[in-house]
Amino acid sequence: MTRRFVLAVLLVAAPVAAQPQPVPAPELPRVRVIATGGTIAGVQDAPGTLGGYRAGTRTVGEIVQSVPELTRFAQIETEQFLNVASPEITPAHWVSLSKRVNELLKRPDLEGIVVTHGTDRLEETAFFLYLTVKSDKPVVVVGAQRPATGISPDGPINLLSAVRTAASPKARGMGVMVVMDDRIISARENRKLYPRTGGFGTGEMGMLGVVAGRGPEFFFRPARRHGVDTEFDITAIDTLPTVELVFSYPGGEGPRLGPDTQGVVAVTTSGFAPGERDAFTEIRRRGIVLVQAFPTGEHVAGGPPPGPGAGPRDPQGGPPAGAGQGRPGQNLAPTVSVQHLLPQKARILLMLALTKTRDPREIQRFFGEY
Ligand code: DAS
Repeated sequence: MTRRFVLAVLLVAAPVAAQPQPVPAPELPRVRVIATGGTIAGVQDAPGTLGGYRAGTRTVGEIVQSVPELTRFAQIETEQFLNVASPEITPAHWVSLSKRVNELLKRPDLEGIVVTHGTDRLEETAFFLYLTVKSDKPVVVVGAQRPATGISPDGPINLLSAVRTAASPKARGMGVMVVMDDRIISARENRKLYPRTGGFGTGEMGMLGVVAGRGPEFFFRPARRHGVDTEFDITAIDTLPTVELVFSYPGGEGPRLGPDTQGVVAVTTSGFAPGERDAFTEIRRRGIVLVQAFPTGEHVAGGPPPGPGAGPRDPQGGPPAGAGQGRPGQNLAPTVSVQHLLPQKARILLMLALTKTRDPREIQRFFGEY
């Protein structure tokens, strides 16, 4: 009896063994999470419903605390850069964010940076960082399609995948990346295809890898200039040149430009409507750099061959006739053609190109190499 009683007492008294906590690696890589707002920081008046939310509400501390698993992969630092819905983000924000990232990555103890961001303008901010962050260290931009307080929010798993990627030596030299839905996508090719989970993808190319259970796995590398190889230096820049982004469309009459415009990205499958041609010719006559981009970001047909010093194929240069070529004998600057880049990203590349030159031929080189 006694032995059975003692055994019973021991069983009742012994606490349930606590689950073994993950043993932190001796020196986890340091990753800084810089927050700018967005749905990943979104809060609803009625949490746990399908109701609306306010983007850019949760702080970076609250976002990070909501994913304790992060501490298994990195020592996390946090910084609240902004807390807005991404349509509020301006080119001036791009410049100051890139300067901040460049400054931080000089720290030898910092392995990588994650930028949390609204999805609506995520691809623009990520591409600007891709062209201006002069470091091989991983920089990962991440967002969410469902608010933090929603049903099955995607922010926590996206943030975990982004931190795992930013903490990984395999991510060095891959340029700025976007991690969404466990996809690792080059910031050059990334685009928001639709506003639901799974909605971030690429055109015909640009997937670099995936974040599997074992962590980030890479299968491709970027082929265009970026990062440490970039020629664009923003240290002495606070504002970027004005570049308009305009669609060509049937019945169009061409853009009406402000006095500060230095560049125009014209979006067309090819050529311009009759009522637009004089306006685009006038743009070139005024020495405003005209870039022609395909609506879906594919190649513009007929553009000059890529590569350094590749002058235009013909004295007028640029895409085929009808593209605002002007009348024979008019000494017009060539139109610059885009190679596989979304129009909104062509605008960013042109803004940076104009900080270095207004020569369309040199700008065509930038579009052939970045
Ligand atoms: N569309 C929201 C988001 O997905 C808001 C935003 O872009 O900031 O982040």
